[in-house]
Amino acid sequence: MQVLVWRELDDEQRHNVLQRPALSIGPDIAEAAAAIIRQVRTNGDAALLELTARFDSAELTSLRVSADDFAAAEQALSAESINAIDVAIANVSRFHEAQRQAAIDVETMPGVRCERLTRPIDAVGLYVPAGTAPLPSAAIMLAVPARIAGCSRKALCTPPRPDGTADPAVLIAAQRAGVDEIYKVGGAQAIAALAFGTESIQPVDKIFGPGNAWVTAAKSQVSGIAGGVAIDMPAGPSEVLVIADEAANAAFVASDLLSQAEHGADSQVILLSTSEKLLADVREQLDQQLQKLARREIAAAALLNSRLIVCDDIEMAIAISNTYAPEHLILQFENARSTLPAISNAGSVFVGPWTPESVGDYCSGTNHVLPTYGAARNFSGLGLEQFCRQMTVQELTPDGLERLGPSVTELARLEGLDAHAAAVDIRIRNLTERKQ
Ligand code: HSO
Ligand code: ZN
Repeated sequence: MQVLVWRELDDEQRHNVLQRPALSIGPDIAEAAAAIIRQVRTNGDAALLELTARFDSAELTSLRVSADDFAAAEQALSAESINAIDVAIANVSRFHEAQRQAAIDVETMPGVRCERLTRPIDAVGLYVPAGTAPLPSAAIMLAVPARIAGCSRKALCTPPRPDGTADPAVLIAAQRAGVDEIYKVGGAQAIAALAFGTESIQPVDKIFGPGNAWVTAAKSQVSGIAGGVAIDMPAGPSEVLVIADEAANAAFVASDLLSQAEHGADSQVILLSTSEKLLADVREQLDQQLQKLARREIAAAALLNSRLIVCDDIEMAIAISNTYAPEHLILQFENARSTLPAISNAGSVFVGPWTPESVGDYCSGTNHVLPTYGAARNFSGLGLEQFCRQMTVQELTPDGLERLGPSVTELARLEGLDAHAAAVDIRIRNLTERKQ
C-alpha cells in the first residue's frame, strides 16, 4: 500500500488518487441485463425459473416463499440471532419514525392557501442480494422504512440457494420488519419481474436496494423507460474514508478499513491522516488483522485499491473528503464533532473512536443504503422520504383569486398562453357580475 503526501502531489495526481476503481458494468453486462429483461417480459415466470436454474443452480417449482418456508427459517435461527434482528429493527424503526414530515399548510397571500401532503408510494420492490454474503441487514434497511411510510405492497426478491431455499436470516428479518411477500429470484431477472410483472409477481412503482453489476445495470435500464418504474439510487461498490490524527487508535482505524474492504475486491478504503506515524502503525495493524479474516483474500484485493494519504491538517483532510464524497466517513480525531459543519459530501458520518462503521451497517438506527461512487454529492442515503411522495394542494377564496388573478393573467400573456389567462378572467368577471 502506497503512502502519498497530499502536499507533494500536483493537481493531476490529486485527481487520479481520488478516482474510484473502474466500474465493472461494461457494455457486455449492460447487454446481458437487457437480454434478461427482454426474456422475462416475453416469458414471465417460465423465464424466471429458467434463469434461476442457470444462475443460482436452483430448480424451483414456485417462486413465492410459503408459510412453511418461513416456519423452517425460524427453526434454523438461534434465539440470539432473532434477538439481534429485533434490536436492529427496533433502532432502525425509531430513527425512521422520527423522519416523518409534518404537513405544510401556508397562506402565501390572503385567500391563497397552499399545502404539501405526504403519501406513501403504493407498491415497492425490495431487492436483497445474497451474492458472496446474504444480507439480512439489507432486508431490514429496506423493509422498515417501507412499513413506516405505509406502502401498501412490499414485494421482496432475493436469490435462492442451490437447495432452493432462501437465506433464513433474510426471510426472518424481512418478516419481522413487516414484509411477507417474498420471491426467490435474484439478479437482473428479479428487477425485470418487479418492473414489468410476471404471472406470479405483480409490478411495483419503485425498486430499492443494493446489488451486483447485473442488478445495477437492470435497475438503470428499467428506470429509463418513460412512465415506468423508479429506482432509489445508483449503487456501486462499498467504500469508506477515515480521517485520523496522531491520537487515533491504529488498531481501531485498521479494523474499520478492513470491515469495508471485506465487502468485495472492488471496495475502496481511504485513510487520511495528519500523522505519518499513525499511517505506519495502521499498515502494520492491517497486515496483522487481515490474517485473521475468513474473507482475507477479498479484503486484501480491496486494499490494493486503497490509499493512505498524509495531510497537513484536519482542514485539508476534510477538503479532500468533500471532493471524494465517500459513502461512509469515519472521524477519529480530537473534537471530531466540532468539524461537522465543514463536512458537506458524505453518505453517513461516524464520529469518534467508539463508532465503528459496523454499527451503522447493522443496528444503530441509520440506514445503510447509501450513495457510493461520489453520488454523495447529489444523493442522500435511504430514508423515509424516498418511500413517499409529496403532493401539493391549493385552494383560493374569491378574494384570493381577485388578489392573485392579475399576476396570473400577466404571466400567461408573457408566455402567449391565452387560455391560461382566460381561466382566471372568466372567474373574475363572474365575481364582478355577482357584486353588481
Ligand atoms: N457496508 C454496507 C452495508 C452492509 N455491511 C451490510 C454489512 N452488511 C454498505 O453500506
Ligand atoms: Zn458493511
